[in-house]
Amino acid sequence: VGKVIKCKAAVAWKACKPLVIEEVEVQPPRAGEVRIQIRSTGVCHTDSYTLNGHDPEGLFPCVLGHEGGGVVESIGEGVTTVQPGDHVIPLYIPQCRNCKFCLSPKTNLCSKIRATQGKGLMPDGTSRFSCNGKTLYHFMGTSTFSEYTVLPEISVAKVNPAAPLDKICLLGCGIPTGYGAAINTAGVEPGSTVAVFGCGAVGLAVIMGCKEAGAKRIIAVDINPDKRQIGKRKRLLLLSFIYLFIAQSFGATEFLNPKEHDKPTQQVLVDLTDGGCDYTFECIGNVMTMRAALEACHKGWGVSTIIGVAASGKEISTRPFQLVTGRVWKGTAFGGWKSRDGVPQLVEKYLSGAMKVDKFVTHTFDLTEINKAFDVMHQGKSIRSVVNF
Ligand code: NAD
Ligand code: DAO
Ligand code: ZN
Repeated sequence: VGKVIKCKAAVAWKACKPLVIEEVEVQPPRAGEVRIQIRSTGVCHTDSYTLNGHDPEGLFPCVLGHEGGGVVESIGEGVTTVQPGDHVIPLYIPQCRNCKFCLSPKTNLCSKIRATQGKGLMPDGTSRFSCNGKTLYHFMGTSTFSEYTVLPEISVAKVNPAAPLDKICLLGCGIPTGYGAAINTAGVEPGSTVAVFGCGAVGLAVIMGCKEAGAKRIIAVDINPDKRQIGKRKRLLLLSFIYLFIAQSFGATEFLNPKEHDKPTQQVLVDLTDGGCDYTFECIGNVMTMRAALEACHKGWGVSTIIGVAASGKEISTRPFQLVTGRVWKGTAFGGWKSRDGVPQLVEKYLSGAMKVDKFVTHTFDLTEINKAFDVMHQGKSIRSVVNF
């Protein structure tokens, strides 16, 4: 407590290079800050997007990671909401409870520390990480690829210690995002017909939310993730079957592989659903599928929610008449959850057995193997990998 901790972290020294396990120095928390011992972390696309140099605002060297679970090691002056020993989930969208965003029931986009978080720094404009005398940037305000990390108190959700951190770390990003998109952002109603574009962790969590909301038809849309196999029909069908099986276990009632159809996916869906879906969700990050998802909505009332994060500079398009005739385009960040309030509730829901989390974990690694978690993600083999410290 009050001292610099030397520990292991996976450092991203530069874009497009594998992470390197290094001994780093983590400074004690300053006023309003919390130092956390990370026990487990998920690996998600945003980590890889930044590591691969696709994020023009990505800063190096840095400590990536934003889907973590840990235990409070020490607290800075003035911290009142957590204590050493508390189990916590780091939050990349904070909840200060007094900015105009926090005071509005319409959004979860707390902006209290937005500027410094985007610059890879703590709210006082400095970093808590260094390695061999070099300062390392924070990432998404969380930096969970380190045995210890420091966060502002407003970016920490205190959760029930009965919940296993190697599972509930996933409640730091992918699962709340998809589940909340269905429940909070779209507000799916009983009896709805829904299409979910992309059945990774986010899409499966959308499916889970739609099922809970009572959707009647949930059409899971995904392509063969193994690009090398395209054209080998037997293999394609087998993979479709595997996807159907996975998506079904989360609540999908039908599966659609766009590669098995000549018509545009929106047309296939409109034909399948007597005019279109009540709700669609884009969980890929591709502007073409964003358009398809909007146009697969029913005239008059269909709502399409964008969850996928498109590559930098990409723009969406459709004919404005699609909106004039009553389709609605929406978007969501972290599923609309006000983070410090929402995440502990989701942990309770998981503990009560009412929410799947364990099934999302398809691979586990230890910190020294973290680059393998990126490999299986790129190969489309994993739903989520969890790295345990
Ligand atoms: P993932 O890669 O695990 O899943 C994407 C799925 O889409 C894969 O199964 C892939 O086979 C499928 N796919 C790819 N191209 C397709 C196409 N043309 N048609 C149909 N399916 C296609 O990713 P994920 O972790 O589930 O994340 C999904 C997206 O959500 C990413 O863009 C991620 O950055 C974003 N995301 C957004 C938020 C948010 O708050 N808005 C939070 C987390 C993640
Ligand atoms: O408040 O301006 C803002 C930005 C808030 C951050 C929203 C992040 C949403 C998507 C990130 C994907 C995480 C994997
Ligand atoms: Zn706020």
